[in-house]
Amino acid sequence: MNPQDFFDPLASEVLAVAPTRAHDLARLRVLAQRHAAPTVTVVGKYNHGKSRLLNELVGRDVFAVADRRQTVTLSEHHHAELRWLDAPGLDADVAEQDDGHAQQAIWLHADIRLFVHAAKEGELDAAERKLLQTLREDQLRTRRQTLFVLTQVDQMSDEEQLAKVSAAIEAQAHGLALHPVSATRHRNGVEGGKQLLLNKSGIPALQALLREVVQQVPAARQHEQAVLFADIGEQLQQQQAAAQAQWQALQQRQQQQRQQFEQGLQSVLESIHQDLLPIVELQGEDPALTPDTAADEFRLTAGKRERARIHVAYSRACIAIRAHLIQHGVEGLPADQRTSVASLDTVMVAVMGISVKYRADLRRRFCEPAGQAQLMQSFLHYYELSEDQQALQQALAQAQSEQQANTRALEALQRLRQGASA
Ligand SMILES: Nc1nc2c(ncn2[C@@H]2O[C@H](COP(=O)(O)OP(=O)(O)O)[C@@H](O)[C@H]2O)c(=O)[nH]1
Ligand SMILES: [Mg+2]
Repeated sequence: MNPQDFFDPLASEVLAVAPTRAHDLARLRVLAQRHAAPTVTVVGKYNHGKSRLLNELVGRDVFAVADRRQTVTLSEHHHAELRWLDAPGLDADVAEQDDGHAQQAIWLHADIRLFVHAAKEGELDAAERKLLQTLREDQLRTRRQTLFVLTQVDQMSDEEQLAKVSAAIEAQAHGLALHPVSATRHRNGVEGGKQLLLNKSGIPALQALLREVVQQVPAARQHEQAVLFADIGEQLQQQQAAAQAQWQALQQRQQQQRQQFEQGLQSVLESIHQDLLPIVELQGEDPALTPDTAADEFRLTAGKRERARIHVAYSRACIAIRAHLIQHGVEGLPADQRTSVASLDTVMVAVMGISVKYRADLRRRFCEPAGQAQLMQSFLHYYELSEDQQALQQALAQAQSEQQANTRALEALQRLRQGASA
């Protein structure tokens, strides 16, 4: 199987939950090509002699040299079992695209970076210092090495001037080793067969150093891979723990709220029950059941008084229940149950109906276990459908799917790691 066919689907599982790790994953993808030649690239401002340095190192004019901006994309050349990558210069005025290519060379492809600075420019400017600092920090983390090459030293008037520039740069970057070179001297030395000039060019010494550093590339790559996997893994573990805590907190809230709703409603129903007992426990004939005659129209009959009493008691019960529902955000009906009459679209109407109840209704609904259970069940049904509870359920589902995605990412990372060490 093509290694990328193995790598890419797994990497996208990781990327899905850790988008900020895109670069690390891209670098791991490069590192997954285990037998790829060690890659050497140049970094520095334009016109400092990067392309020409590479030409001298590989011994052929393969990279374009110019006084104006020449290298705009990456160009590569294979020589001496190394992959040489020439990159555009990094400058404040550089078009973003060139910069992107240079960044890719430095961060994505390079095993070894040659930081190029022309001696005649004197000290490092702010951008160079910052970049050099970043590269040195990266070297501590990934063991990818950066060699500082002071180029065009033939343009120094004498040794003293060179020493001054070197000292100034060393003062800017503590502990930095400088490798002075002159491409011109090297070329003249090669062409004229002058060994002394060749040696004085600094190129053979740099080549020898490079050979040493190249020897360390396989171990450095292994180290870098381990570091990247460990860092991504740690992030995923942290995310996993956070998602888990979030899910647990939501679930706890859901349980608590439901318990409060249920227990509260239970005690409301209980006190309604107590309130209604004197009314429903009437012995003997029920005057409320005696219908009025036409002659009773303007008279207060025992039947009317009793029905009013029942009605008031029922209203009290409804008010108590409604207060509880409002407190828990259970008021309106879910969207798919709404009618064209807004005042009817309440949970109270849906559960209780709108008709006035007789004594037997009151007893059945509020004073018998089956009726109470029925009320409890109906209100719990609408409780679950209330906006707050729906939102909570959604948040729970979201937290759960985050957890699942994270778990998949952790498994994918594990497989990538196994693939890397297989
Ligand atoms: N005198 C001298 N000129 C150099 C040296 N190296 C490069 N140059 C000149 O500096 C200019 C820029 O070189 P180039 O390699 O294209 O720089 P880059 O933009 O950093 O790749 C060209 O004119 C080169 O000939 C050197 O060692 N000595
Ligand atoms: Mg160039």
